[in-house]
Amino acid sequence: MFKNIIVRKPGKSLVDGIASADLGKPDYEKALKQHEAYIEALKKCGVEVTVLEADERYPDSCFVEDPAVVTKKCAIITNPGASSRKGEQVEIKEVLKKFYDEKNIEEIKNPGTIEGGDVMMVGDHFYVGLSARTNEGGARQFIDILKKYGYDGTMVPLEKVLHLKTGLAYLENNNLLVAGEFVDNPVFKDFNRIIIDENEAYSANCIWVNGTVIVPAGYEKAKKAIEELGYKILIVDTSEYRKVDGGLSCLSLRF
Ligand code: CIR
Repeated sequence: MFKNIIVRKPGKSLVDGIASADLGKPDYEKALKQHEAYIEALKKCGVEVTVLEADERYPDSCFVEDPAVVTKKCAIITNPGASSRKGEQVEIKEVLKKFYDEKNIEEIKNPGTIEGGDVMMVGDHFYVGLSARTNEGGARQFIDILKKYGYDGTMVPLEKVLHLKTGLAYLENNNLLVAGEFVDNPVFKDFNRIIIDENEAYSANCIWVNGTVIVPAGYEKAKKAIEELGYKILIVDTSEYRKVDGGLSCLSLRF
């Protein structure tokens, strides 16, 4: 169960966030409203939500999942691979000092890079995507830190998507949403895999919060499949975040 969730409001500079798809620029006012609805949904899941003020210096800083990975026993400050995101980790570290003893705050160092979107937690085991943002050195440092705390990790090379969790979401109880390049990956064969339709691939990025699954608006097949697993569902529109490759998991740190 999660007790705490940290989010950061989007800044006006969100329009300059890194974007790989040609979906246009996010509408800032709409993004703010969607962010408020996201916070409301999280609160319904019985967590304490800490809302950080926008940081205009970093266009992608509302995607707080990337500069840190938070676990029950430690927080690992990452080292973002994207140059415009370098520095976000310094800010999030200060915030995490309120939640963790400093001795349990670890850091990934150069030349290792890793972003939290590449990390999927499944109990005490962490899957770490090797992507354009996360290199092998970063993943190795990350797994070595996990081992100190009794956790372990597996590296998963990615070919097409931005982050590991762009195409995967663990919903607890062995249920795993899988899309695109992960569908046939033997690493995930022992999960109860719920295959997300190619034309709904974005909806593979859902989040489980204390028994409820938050699903992006507009993906009916995914919603139905998750409902059939017996979860309570909350829908949040993330259309403006999608324009800069962001989704539900990217917008929070859950611990
Ligand atoms: C970026 O490219 O870094 C942002 N525009 C999107 C980050 C999405 N984060 C995530 O998947 N964890």
